Amino acid sequence: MDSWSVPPVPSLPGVSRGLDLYDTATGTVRPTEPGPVARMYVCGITPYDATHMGHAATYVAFDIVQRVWLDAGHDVHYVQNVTDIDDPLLERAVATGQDWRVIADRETALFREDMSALNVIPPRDYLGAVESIPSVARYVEDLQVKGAVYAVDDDLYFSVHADPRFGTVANLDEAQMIAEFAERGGDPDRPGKRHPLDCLVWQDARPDEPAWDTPLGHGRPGWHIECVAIALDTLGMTIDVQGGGSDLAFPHHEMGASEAQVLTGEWPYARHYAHAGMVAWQGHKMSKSRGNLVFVSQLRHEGHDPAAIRLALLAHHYRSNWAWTEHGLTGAEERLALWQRAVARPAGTDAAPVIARVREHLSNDMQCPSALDVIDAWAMEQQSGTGTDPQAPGLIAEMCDALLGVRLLP
Ligand code: 5CA
Ligand code: ZN
Repeated sequence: MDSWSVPPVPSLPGVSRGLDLYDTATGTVRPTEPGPVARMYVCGITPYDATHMGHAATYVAFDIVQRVWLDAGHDVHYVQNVTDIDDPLLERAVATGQDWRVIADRETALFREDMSALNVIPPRDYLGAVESIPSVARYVEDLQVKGAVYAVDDDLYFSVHADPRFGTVANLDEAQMIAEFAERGGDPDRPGKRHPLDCLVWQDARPDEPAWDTPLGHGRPGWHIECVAIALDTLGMTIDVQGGGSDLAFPHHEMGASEAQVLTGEWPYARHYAHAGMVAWQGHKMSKSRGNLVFVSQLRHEGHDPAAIRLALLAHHYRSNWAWTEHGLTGAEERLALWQRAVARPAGTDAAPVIARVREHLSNDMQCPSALDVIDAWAMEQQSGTGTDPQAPGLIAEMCDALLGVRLLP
């Protein structure tokens, strides 16, 4: 599937110490220790509606991961999926009378536009569930060979306990797991399952639903195995970061990790499981199913500068849950204007210590709000006009672009 175009990323003087990142599995902030090529998989959208601020916050957070790694001298292999066949898409198709493929193509195109406008560096591999079906079928056959799959009617389930480490990503007790599984698309109560938490890896064709012919029969993939197949095909085992919003820690990342660990006999699937907090609006987590949404495209069409939208997102630590407000966007617009005026001056105070402080905040589990404060202080000082270094404004602008993805100069 086509991704979007790669924006220029300036390189900066000085050195970064790399990235420490919170890992859900261990509950600690630990150094990421990628090799020359850092490998990251971030779960992509289910394209049945437009990109909202919650999606944008999550993808901007992982864009900062990529930017900090690039600044630390790594090549980054970033992979993302598009869940372009799943129940919510089919439900939306029935509700609107549109073909599910038309909806998926249209919303994926809009997502690319939104990501491009927000200056998000695209994934190197951008893969859809539909185009990955042959690969999913091979992995499911492999799980069958390993004795980790059984049938319920003509659907296939993965025995999550085939992985002795099942449960060590989200660290929930069984009652919590069952409750969250039921809430997030799982089917703990289906009769015939050997364990309530076992998850669907292949769904036999249902009347009036799309299905594909594979050696497993006529049907479509389960959700978790889609991401595992794409990640293993492109990145292989033991990726540096598996990312997504915190609503994916369980069941999605837990079950995906177990599928991959049983498939390969290796551990861990990912060195870090990183999760962005949930963005709320009108008192609830923004969600397509609830319909309480603020869309990136709508704000863009109203004339809001995407750099300000990005700054509004970066004003919150990526792991916190927070609520979108118009006030937050206004504040970001004022901050953007302040920064633009500051870098437009012919000279400024030395940029090197500012860059060092911003780097340090970002290296420390991406403390973006603190990084913004450092730049605010430099920009305020600019108003006094005392700085004499003619290189400083340009360097600060390049830093904002490279590390935060906020472009200040046209
Ligand atoms: N296609 C699957 C992942 S394989 C999926 O969860 N799609 S999604 O469209 O529902 O969400 C896309 C990404 O946005 C996921 O990482 C999800 O965790 C994140 N996300 C969804 N809602 C919010 C929200 N309100 N705040 C922050 N992130 C969110
Ligand atoms: Zn996923």
